[in-house]
Amino acid sequence: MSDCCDRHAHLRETDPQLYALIERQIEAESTTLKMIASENYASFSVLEASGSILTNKYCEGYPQARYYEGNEIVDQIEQLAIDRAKSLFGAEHANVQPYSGSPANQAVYRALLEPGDKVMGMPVPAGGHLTHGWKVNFSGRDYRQIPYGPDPETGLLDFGEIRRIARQERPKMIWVGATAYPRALQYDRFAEIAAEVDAYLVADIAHINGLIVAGVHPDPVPYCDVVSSTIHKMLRGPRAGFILSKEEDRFQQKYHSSSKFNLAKRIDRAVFPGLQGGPHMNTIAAMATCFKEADSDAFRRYGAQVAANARRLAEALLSRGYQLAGGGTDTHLLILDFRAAEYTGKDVAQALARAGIIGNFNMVPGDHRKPFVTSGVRLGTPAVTSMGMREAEMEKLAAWIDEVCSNMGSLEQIVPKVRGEVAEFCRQFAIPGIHAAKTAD
Ligand code: DSN
Repeated sequence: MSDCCDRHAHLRETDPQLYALIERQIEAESTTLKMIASENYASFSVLEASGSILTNKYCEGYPQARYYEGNEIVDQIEQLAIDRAKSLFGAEHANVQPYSGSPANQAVYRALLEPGDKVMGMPVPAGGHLTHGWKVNFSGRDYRQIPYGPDPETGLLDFGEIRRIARQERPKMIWVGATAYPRALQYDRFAEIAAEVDAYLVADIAHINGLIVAGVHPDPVPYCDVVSSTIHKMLRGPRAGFILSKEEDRFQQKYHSSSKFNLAKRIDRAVFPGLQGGPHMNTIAAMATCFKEADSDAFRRYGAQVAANARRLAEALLSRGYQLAGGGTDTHLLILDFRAAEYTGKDVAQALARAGIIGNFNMVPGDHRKPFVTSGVRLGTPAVTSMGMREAEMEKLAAWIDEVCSNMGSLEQIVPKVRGEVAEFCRQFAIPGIHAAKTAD
């Protein structure tokens, strides 16, 4: 596969050391299988907007209400990103300024809660995100996490138990979102529970936004007060976050009667000036073009293929006798469960990486090992699907994964063989943002 044009020509001249490191990363990504479920390949257009002169502009505030002059054009760029985000997800309000997912979630807390309020969320070992109330994160230190999570036996969410916890604890907010839950999230069922206890319902769709756009995962927007997300995972955007919300707060009288601002306005004020200064307009421009790319039949086919590929990979591994958390997948990821094995999730993730299959070790429901060791390996299909792989290729990937995992005692013989085959295989595909070929759909 031929590489793109004269890439990074200026860096090559001015900083050959950094240039060489970036080139090495490109080579590594061109010859390995990127199977970290949260990673992907941004297109050339996203990379161009992200690296554009818009990085130079200061524009605190929002379109038509800035604290600096000279923002007539960037106002149009931010408005484009806002309008495209709203249209893509059918949302009433969008804020595209959060620097990433964690800052976006921080703004959600600031807009909805007071310090010390109770928040239901999944702890990190159960598959949640740090910002869903985990103890070492601001969200667990400034707010009180009421944990819920998948059943340790089945790996599935148990709505009877979630309802019982919500009724007992009466949280003010419930997070629905995960970094490592392979099954579909049923927002309608969460919405019933949230309504029973007068809790805000907030979805974090960072991992699954592309599936929602493709229509192959339930849509949270009709059910949730707020939806937060990153854009650099399945949507293939720049590294950034965004927040969607309703305009009005259905609990304004109950929880925010002293505020003159509605929900949308409180979200905006929480982002700026509450938490952030100048928005990164180069990133917002890249978000705008990413939303355009995502609002296409090609992207919807891509999202459906991501899920179909994950399903096929799961079936191929199950048929070889592997255990998967939750019994399989409805999404873009699956989690190999090695609780019963003598080797750990970390052992396997490192062995796979040496063979060119890059995933990450991960806790599984009911894990008896520590978070820095784990019994699980999380694998995702967004990036390999962006390369153009389909179900047939998933069979090959399953065979290589099996070859490594079933030879953990003789890796010295197996790893070089698989590494060579993986590298040769990867070179057959065009990688968005690296190779000159059109973005695969
Ligand atoms: N770090 C991300 C992940 O890998 O899931 C979550 O933000």
